[in-house]
Amino acid sequence: MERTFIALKPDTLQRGLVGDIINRFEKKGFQLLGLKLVQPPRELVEKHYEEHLGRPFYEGLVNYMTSGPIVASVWQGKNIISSSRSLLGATDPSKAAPGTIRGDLATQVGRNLVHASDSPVNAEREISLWFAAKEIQNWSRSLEPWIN
Ligand code: RTP
Ligand code: MG
Repeated sequence: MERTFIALKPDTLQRGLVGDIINRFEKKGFQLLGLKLVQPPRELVEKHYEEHLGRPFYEGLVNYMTSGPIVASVWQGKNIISSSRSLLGATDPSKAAPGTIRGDLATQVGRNLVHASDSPVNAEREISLWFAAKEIQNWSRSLEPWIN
């Protein structure tokens, strides 16, 4: 079973879309293992996006990602790394398919609502960058009849 790191960027909280986006991951069948609201220090965002250092959009990206609180989360599921990137849609929302998060809810590449890890190596790197081990719950679905 794969794990991935999902971040709801500052525009998600600003626009009141936190519940909507978390709902899409839960309804897909993915399992939430960790969740917190973080005002990330600049150094954390710089480490997170270090692969983009030197690109023309890098400075704007770091400013955007530090402009307000982010919902940081860890999820688990079958093939979740590529599957969650499909749920997000293309990086540029104007090219993202309808039905995807970015396709349905965003218009600009610089305000594209959500991040998802793009490989198993980056998923583990990002999880350990944003979360302490004790903040991640390895729970199992129970057979308890919660509603009678
Ligand atoms: P993310 O890392 O946030 O999940 O996005 P991604 O994999 O789909 O795209 P990536 O290439 O990793 O880019 C990271 C974020 O940088 C911003 N960006 N702006 N041309 C531009 O102005 C541009 N290109 C990328 C986006 O916020 C993108 O999500
Ligand atoms: Mg990326």
